[in-house]
Amino acid sequence: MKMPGLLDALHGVLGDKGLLTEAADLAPHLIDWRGLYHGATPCVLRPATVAELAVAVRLCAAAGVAMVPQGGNTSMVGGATPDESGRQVVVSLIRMNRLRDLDPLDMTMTVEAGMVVQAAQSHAAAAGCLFPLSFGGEGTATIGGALSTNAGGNTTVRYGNARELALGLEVVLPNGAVIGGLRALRKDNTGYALRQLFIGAEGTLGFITAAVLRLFPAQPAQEVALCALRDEDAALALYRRFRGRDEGAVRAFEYMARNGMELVLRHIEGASLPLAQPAAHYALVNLSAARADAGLRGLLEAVLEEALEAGEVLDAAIAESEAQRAAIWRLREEHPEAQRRAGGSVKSDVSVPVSKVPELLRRCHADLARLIPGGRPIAFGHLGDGNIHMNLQQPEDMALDAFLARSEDVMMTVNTIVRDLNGSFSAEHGVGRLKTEMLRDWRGGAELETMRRIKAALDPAGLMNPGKLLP
Ligand code: 2HG
Ligand code: ZN
Repeated sequence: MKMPGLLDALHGVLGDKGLLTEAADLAPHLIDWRGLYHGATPCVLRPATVAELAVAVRLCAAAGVAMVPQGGNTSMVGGATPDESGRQVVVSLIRMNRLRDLDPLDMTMTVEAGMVVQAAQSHAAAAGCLFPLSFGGEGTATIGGALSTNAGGNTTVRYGNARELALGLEVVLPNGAVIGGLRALRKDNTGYALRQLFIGAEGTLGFITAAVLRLFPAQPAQEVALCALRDEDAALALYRRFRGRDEGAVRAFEYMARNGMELVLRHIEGASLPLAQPAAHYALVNLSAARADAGLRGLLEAVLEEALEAGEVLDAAIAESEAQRAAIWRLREEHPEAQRRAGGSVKSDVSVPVSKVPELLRRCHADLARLIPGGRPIAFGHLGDGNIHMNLQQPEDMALDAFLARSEDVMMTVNTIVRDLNGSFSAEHGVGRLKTEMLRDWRGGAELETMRRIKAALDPAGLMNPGKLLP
């Protein structure tokens, strides 16, 4: 089938609301959040049901047309935008956003892929439960995208990645067949755990259309503190102190450094530092518990006191209200937006064993300063997971093009250190289009070969999100 015939057939299945072809409607689907890629497409499909999607997929497959799944389009690695050929069709899952089921007794909820992560959190909260997945893009990113990329975020240290939160999946395969795996079971040893194949596959093996997600007890007790730290080692030492006291109480443990905090204070309206003086290193500690009388404040104060005495913590601000907790979290969460407003940046979302984070930070700072004099290393992220966003901000006196032309060198500089520390070149943002060559380099041999065989088995014609993930 030629494209005009395919478009007619798709219109017949999806109707006016389900098929966009006007340039103005297509535009937001063609650029990634970071503005790295500007793709082209003849249309955006917006199915409202699994049945509609399955028929549309069959039509595209029969026509040999490639499909790019898209949720909130917040990928950090260009994973959800089509290429420049104008031959890939975008399939937005955004209209498939229903809550199908929520069971506070089983502590599960079944949601469709297009539901925004924040909406999933709200549904859980309304039922007196917690859906713990939480990250900066949660107001836009969807459950389908979060699962497809195995999103991490701020609470991984306590609840695990998206992968750990999904008990069952419904998937439309590249040939239009549907896997109806929406089982809400904690135990289910019945062969290959197929759902795990699609989680983290970045849409290269099929469409995740719905998921059974795990819920947890709501956490009415919350404590948040911002700590000024002596150095990188003190950040790790403080984390260990909390873990040693009560590992289960730590909801998040985030690291930030001076440069990033400065950008937030300069570019984000209303941001202010709740400490007497700026520091070179900061930690955000968030403790939480299901019981209001869990004694979190005592725990927090006792650990901070010890760390102050040991000279690791120089100063700390403990939030006294929900507003203050939110204000401290904002200092951390606005890092990406502040970086965006401050000009160009090269991002490296890396992980190392937690014990190696101080070494990672020190070596990256030294090598990046040598590589691009005047470039500002912006290091922040999920220290409790060993996951640091080791970014570099454009020097104020360097043109954007000239800076971005050095992107490869910058990422290579960071990756060389990460590799030496037995880490990963992508901790939570995935591979997308940006890092396919890194995948070849780091996961070559039997590992990549196995991935290719899985891809060939499920998507022999290579129609699912081509150019992403696999080199
Ligand atoms: C975060 O932790 C996100 O805020 C984005 O993973 C990180 O912009 C980044 O580098
Ligand atoms: Zn992150």
